[in-house]
Amino acid sequence: MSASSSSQPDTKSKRKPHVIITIGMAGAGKSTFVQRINSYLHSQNPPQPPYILNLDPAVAHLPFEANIDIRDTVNYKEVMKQMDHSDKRYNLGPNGGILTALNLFTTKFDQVLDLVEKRAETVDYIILDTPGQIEIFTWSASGAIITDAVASSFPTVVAYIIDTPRTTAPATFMSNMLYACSIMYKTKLPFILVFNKTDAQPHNFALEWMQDFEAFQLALASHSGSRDSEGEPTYMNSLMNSMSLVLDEFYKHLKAVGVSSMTGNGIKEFFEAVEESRETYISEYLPELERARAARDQSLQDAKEDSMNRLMKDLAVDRARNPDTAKEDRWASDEEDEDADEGLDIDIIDRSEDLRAGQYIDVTRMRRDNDNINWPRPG
Ligand SMILES: Nc1nc2c(ncn2[C@@H]2O[C@H](COP(=O)(O)OP(=O)(O)O)[C@@H](O)[C@H]2O)c(=O)[nH]1
Ligand SMILES: [Mg+2]
Repeated sequence: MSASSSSQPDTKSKRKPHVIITIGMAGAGKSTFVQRINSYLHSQNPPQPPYILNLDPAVAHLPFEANIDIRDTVNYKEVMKQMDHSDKRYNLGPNGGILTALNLFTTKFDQVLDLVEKRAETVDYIILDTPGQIEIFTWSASGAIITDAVASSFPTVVAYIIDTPRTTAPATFMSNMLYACSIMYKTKLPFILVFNKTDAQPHNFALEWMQDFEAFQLALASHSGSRDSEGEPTYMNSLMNSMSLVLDEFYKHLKAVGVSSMTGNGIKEFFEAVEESRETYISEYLPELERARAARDQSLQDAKEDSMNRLMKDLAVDRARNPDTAKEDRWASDEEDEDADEGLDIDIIDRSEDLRAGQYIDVTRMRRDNDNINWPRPG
């Protein structure tokens, strides 16, 4: 099903490809998911091979062929050599190495975008696989730059991959949802919660908690540790109860699908959700982007005007205080004085030929010509 009511350019140019950014905790199954949607698209009739970007410099083995692979640009192994004796995933050092690699790659991202733009006529989907550790992409400047760059060029959706079997405990579920929530409000992009690994654990419990926060609060309350020794709800429990109300609002803004990247279950539904998110992108993200751009231009303009106003004010105060200097404060030739007080419409004139006229002093030349200046010293 390809409802494309939104795009009606001349029939020749096809609609823009859709970018899918996969984000999720390490081990949630991002790369396996990318492989699965890749093979799903290949198996369509006609096949719709996507354009895939691997942004994980540290991945040893990828289950798919990436069109652009950060590992081709940045040799993370070289960085790793010095740190290789320890567990890669849980040390600060290697994480710093991954971030450095991503930063280096990001400095070349305009080239990446060029390459992607060139393929835009022939592909329907552009897929980004991100580094295993979620925070490297979601809370780094590089991640933000990459996300903004693709999202301002193409319709974009975030696929937040969740390890369903590992998120059945109410507290874990909640922290995972809060993480998703913070990413959604940061990127402001259409968002799909992808409950992965449904072959190992169906995701209906999650859907129930999302639709009915009282059911979730009940689950929280029945969990051990939710009451203290006097039978009162613990601080953590009441905090989570309040937060579940926040999440209730968050859930209204997103879609949730259950998939198995292992079996391929639910992938069709995932693409239906992607299709629907295109509308959200056009109706919500794009206007926001336009507003942000306009606001940025406006605030630059405002800042300029503000500085100019302050400058003129300072100038006026200065002249009032020092009428003598104001007299000497002449820009144009001293003969005709009409504009002396409204020095506003001064044209910039290159006075480098005439030293006296503009009171232009070349400090470097002064220094060269006279090396034994007796600079006044503080008394
Ligand atoms: N049972 C099951 N395991 C999965 C599924 N998707 C991924 N996995 C496993 O989860 C582990 C982590 O997957 P990976 O794609 O490397 O996670 P990433 O760090 O998010 O990229 C691997 O052992 C995968 O085989 C799934 O749908 N079902
Ligand atoms: Mg991965």
